[in-house]
Amino acid sequence: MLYLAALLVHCVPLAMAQYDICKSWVTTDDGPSWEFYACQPKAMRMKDYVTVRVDPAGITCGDPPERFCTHENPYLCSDECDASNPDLAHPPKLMFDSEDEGLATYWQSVTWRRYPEPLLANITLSWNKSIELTDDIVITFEYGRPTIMMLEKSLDNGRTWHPYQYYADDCMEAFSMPARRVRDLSTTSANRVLCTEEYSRWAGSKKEKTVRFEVRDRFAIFAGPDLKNMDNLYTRLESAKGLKDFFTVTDLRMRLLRPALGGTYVQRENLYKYFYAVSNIEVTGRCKCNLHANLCTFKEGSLQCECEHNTTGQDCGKCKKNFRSRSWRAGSYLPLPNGSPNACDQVVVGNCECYGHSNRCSYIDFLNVVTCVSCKHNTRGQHCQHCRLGFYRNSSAELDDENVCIECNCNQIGSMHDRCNETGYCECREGATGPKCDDCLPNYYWRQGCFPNVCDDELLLCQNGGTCYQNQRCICPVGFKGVLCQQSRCEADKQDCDGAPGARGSPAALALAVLALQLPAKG
Ligand SMILES: *[C@@H]1O[C@H](CO)[C@@H](O)[C@H](O)[C@H]1NC(C)=O
Ligand SMILES: *[C@@H]1O[C@H](CO)[C@@H](O)[C@H](O)[C@H]1NC(C)=O
Ligand SMILES: *[C@@H]1O[C@H](CO)[C@@H](O)[C@H](O)[C@H]1NC(C)=O
Ligand SMILES: *[C@@H]1O[C@H](CO)[C@@H](O)[C@H](O)[C@H]1NC(C)=O
Ligand SMILES: *[C@@H]1O[C@H](CO)[C@@H](O)[C@H](O)[C@H]1NC(C)=O
Ligand SMILES: [Ca+2]
Repeated sequence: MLYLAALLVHCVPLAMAQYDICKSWVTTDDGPSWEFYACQPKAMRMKDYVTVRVDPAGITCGDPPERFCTHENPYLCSDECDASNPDLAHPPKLMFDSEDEGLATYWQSVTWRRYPEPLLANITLSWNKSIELTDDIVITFEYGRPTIMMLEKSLDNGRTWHPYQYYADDCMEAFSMPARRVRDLSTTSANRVLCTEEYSRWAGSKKEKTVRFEVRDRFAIFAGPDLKNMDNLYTRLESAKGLKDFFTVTDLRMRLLRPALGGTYVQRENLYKYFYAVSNIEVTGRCKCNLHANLCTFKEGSLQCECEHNTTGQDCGKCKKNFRSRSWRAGSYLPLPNGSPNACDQVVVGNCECYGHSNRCSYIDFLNVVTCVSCKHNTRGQHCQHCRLGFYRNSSAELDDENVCIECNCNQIGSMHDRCNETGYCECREGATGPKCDDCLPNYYWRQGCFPNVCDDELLLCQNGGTCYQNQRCICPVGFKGVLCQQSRCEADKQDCDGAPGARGSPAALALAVLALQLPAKG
């Protein structure tokens, strides 16, 4: 009975048919035509489209075969996990299968036989598609829920990860976080990442099996306890910064950090009863199509929006070719009840194309031309078809790509100016080289710019035992001077020679040598 009630509640948002059509054929005073609306696909059971990865290698039980016990019956250890026997194996796919009534199939880890080393496992779910959660994530654990775990999410196909929720029987001890409940969050904190103790305490492994990420409770903050006021939720999703993204994921990761203990401490003499066993991971959500599609299909191994409104891409995230008369925009839930399609517009003769870098055109009277206004993304020109000065064209990007113009980044000292040619090469001052003019040609040295070598080891050798200092000057032995120490002080000045042995160590000679070291190079 309770189960049935839960099932009914579960169905409410799925049955809610708002934003479910993208266009309809209507008759107006000017005759029949299409009317367009913001639209989104139905929520689906996302576990049917997921790829799973379990880490570290060797964490799945059964290789070699292993005996395990349960907390209820710790001394009757009759169960066995054997990866080579289909009846006794517990591979990851059993977290996503459909189960016959009453018969749980589950992935199972090795036991905690290496205690006190922690028993850690990561379960990573990937969709290769952004999806928007519409209902709770429900993870079902057989034989007890972990006493410490963490849920993480990625929005960029697993490149970066962010904490989503922390779970522990003692949040302070495990994560130094106070325990909170999602039910107690308010409109301003609906997207807070918190630690909850609700799903980690021991209540008997048969009684409480699920760990939740509460999407509904968060929706209820805006839509009321029965999610009756969805309009208010949709309004908030449009206006509250970061709220939509909070419910959007491409990947999820469960980090299992400590298994169920069945009590307060670990019994070292029976470590066979500590392990993880997950029978189901329910993720309900819809493809994110930026309100430009009401269908999402599984093609070539990935979910794909069936884009309308002349948009395209996996998430309908850009305008179709020849429909780029202005920047792409996501559809909007507002105004209620049908929202705004924000469709892409066709480029027609007389309609000024701006390759999506501007949303505005203006007519210039005395030139008799229509031109794009305020080109973005470092573009310029009548159609935003050129790069601004100091930028050059990205040859691997189309004209309507946000990355179409790349900054020249010319070295300020080494280059003549901050402009570059079509391949990104800057114009260098004398002696400088390299695409950005931040290197020196051979026979030049870098010192706030490139200067010709004064000395080197080949052609401009320091003479009479002098040594070349960083190609900038010769350090001459006492008694010699000149740029290459080519000149004897005796020849230059008779007086210097008199009493030469004494002069060697004289303070005046030393000072001269030091002075030579400090002389600035000539430009
Ligand atoms: C689980 O993933 C996290 C990153 O999210 C990583 O730091 C950790 O080492 C992984 N643990 C295991 C057991 O693979
Ligand atoms: C992810 O989806 C994109 C777009 O549908 C596809 O091109 C790519 O091959 C997919 N990658 C994987 C690893 O499935
Ligand atoms: C998309 O382009 C087609 C022409 O190919 C046009 O008939 C249709 O009305 C356009 N849809 C929208 C939403 O602009
Ligand atoms: C050039 O454009 C491609 C395609 O958008 C982009 O991936 C790449 O990062 C761009 N290159 C630079 C240097 O911005
Ligand atoms: C840009 O300058 C570099 C270096 O002078 C040259 O090799 C390249 O061909 C030039 N590219 C164009 C398109 O002119
Ligand atoms: Ca199962």
